[in-house]
Amino acid sequence: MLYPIMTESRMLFDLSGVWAFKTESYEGEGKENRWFDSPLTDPETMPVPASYNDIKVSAALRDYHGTVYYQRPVFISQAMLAERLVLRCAAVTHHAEVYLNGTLVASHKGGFLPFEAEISGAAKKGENLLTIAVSNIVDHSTLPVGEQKVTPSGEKRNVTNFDFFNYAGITRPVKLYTTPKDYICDMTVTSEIDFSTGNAALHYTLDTVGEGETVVEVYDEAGKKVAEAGGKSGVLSIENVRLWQPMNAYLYNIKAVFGEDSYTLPYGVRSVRIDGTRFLINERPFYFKGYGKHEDTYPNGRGLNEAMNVKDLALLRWQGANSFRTSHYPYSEEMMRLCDREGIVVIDEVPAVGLNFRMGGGFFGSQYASTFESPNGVQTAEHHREVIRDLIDRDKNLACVVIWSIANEPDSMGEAAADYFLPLFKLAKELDPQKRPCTLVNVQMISFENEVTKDVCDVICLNRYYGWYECGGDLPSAEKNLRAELEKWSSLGKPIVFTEFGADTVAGFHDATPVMFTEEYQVDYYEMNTRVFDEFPAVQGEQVWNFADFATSQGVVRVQGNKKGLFTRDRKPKMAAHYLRSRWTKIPNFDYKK
Ligand code: BDP
Repeated sequence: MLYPIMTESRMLFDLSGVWAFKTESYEGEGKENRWFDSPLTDPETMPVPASYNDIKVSAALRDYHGTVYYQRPVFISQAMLAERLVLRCAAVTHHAEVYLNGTLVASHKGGFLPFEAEISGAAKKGENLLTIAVSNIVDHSTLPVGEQKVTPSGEKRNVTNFDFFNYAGITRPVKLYTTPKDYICDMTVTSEIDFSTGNAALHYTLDTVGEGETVVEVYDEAGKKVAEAGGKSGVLSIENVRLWQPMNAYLYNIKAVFGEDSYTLPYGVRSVRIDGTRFLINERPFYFKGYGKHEDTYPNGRGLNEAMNVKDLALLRWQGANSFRTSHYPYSEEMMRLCDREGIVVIDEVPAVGLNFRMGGGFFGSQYASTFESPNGVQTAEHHREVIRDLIDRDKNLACVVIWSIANEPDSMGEAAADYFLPLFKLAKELDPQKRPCTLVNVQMISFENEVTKDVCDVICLNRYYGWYECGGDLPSAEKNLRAELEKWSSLGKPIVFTEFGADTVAGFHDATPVMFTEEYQVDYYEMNTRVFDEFPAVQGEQVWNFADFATSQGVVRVQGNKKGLFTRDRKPKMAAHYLRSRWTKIPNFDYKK
C-alpha cells in the first residue's frame, strides 16, 4: 500500500485538527441513534491524531471501555469529485467504522495499520459529514489480546494481556487524496547488488488500474536521473550505486508515471543476509545496538508525535545506538520513513502480543489456560495472517526494515503452538518480496528444548530478565544462569539478538550499595548482562528494554507505568543511559564480532 503523497497528479488533504467527540452512555447508543447521520449533540473537543485517554482530566475517559464517536465536516470541491477520491486512515485503535454523510464507507479491525476507502460515490460537492466510530475493545480474537470484566462497581473494563496502556482513538492521520481514474495502486522494488562491480539492478513491479503508458525513472539525492525503464515491471540499472547504510542512509527517488498518474517512492538500496551466526547488511556483519520502544508520549498517548519521533532518533544517535524494534505493534508510517531517511535499522513487529495464557498470561490480569486450544484459547489465527499481510504490504520497500517479527513472547511450546506459528513464518516469507529474515521474540519462561520455532527463526531473539524477574537483586546468580542459557542457544549456530533485557528504575533513586529500582542497580545490571553477551560470538545484538519509561495499566508491579526506560518518559537520561552511551559509542556498527 502506498503512503499518500502529493504529486503532479495527486491532491492530498490532511484532516488533522480538533474534531467533535462523544462517548456513549451505554453500549450501542451511537448506532441506535444514528449519531453518524447528523452533527453530534453536545460534543467534546478532541485532537486528531492522538489517543483520547489522557487528553481530558477524567478517569472515566482514561479507562473508558467501548465505542467513541469522532466527527468533523469535510468540504469537497468539484475538482476533487472529478478524480478518484480516497479517504485514508493511517491507524484507528482498535476497530473503526467510517461514515460519510451517514453511509458506512469502511470498517476495519486492528489498531496499527492503515486502511482506505474510495468515497467518490458517497461524497458530494460542498459540506460533507465525516464520522468515525472507534472501539477500544480487545478480546481473544484481536491482536493484541485481552478480555472483558465487570468491576465490583459495575463498570465494564478491558483486561489487557500486555504490558502497555491500552491507548485508543484516531491515533494517526486521516487524509483524503485523489488520483486520476487510471492510477498506480502499488509499487514493489527489490534490489540485486553486484558487490564486485558496485552496480545494482532494481527490479520493480507496478500494480495499476486502467490503461496508460508506463515510465519509471530513478533520481539520486542530487536530483540527477541515474536509471530509466518502461513497462509495468522491469529492471533499473544503477552504476556505482550508493548504498543505504546503517546510520548513513542514502535514498534514491523512484518516480513512476502511468498515464496521467505519477508517484515517487524513496528507496534505499541495501542487502540483508544471514551467514551462520553473522547478520550481514551489505555483506558486512552488523551488530544491533538499541532498544525495544513504544509509541508513548504525554498527552498524545500512542498518537503520532513527530517532534518526539525526531527527538528519539536524535537521542539514539547521541547514545551510539543504531536500531530498535517496533515493540509491540507496527509504528507510524511517518516514523518508518524517518528511519529510512536517517539510517536506523528496524525489527518490524506485528501486534501479536498476549498470546501466552498458559505461560504467564495472568501476570497482567488475564487467565491461565491453554493458549491455542478452544474454548478458552485465542481465536487470532486469521487476524494474525491479516496483520502480517498488511504490515508487509505497507513496509515492504523500506530499507530500514531488516527483520519481520511474527510475535512477541507467545507461548511457543507444544504442538498447538507449532501448528499456529509455522504457517505464519511461511506466509511472511512468501509475501515479502525482499525475503527478509523472520523471527519470533521469545520469552524467558520458554525452555530451549521445547521451543517450537527455533528451526524456522532466522535470527534468535531473546527477551531475558536475569537480574530482574529472575535472580532480582542477585547479579552473580543471574550471571551464572544467563551464561548457562546462552550456551544452549549458541549451539544453534544462528545469530542471537537480545531484544529485551532491563530493570525497573525510578529516576532519582540512588544507593551506594545498589539495590533494585535504583539508578546504580540499572547500571550494574547492564554492565553484567553486556559482559556476558561479549563472551558469546553468536550474540549479534543488544536492544534494551526500554528506550523510555512508558504508561501501563495500573497494578502493584507498575509505579506510574513501566520504569525500565534508559530515559524517563520526558526523555531525560538515567545513569544507565550514560553507561550505555559510553559502551555503544565504542562498538562499531560493523565487524564488532567477525
Ligand atoms: C516483557 C514484555 C514487555 C514488558 C516487559 C516488562 O515483552 O512488553 O513490558 O516484559 O516486564 O515480558 O517490563
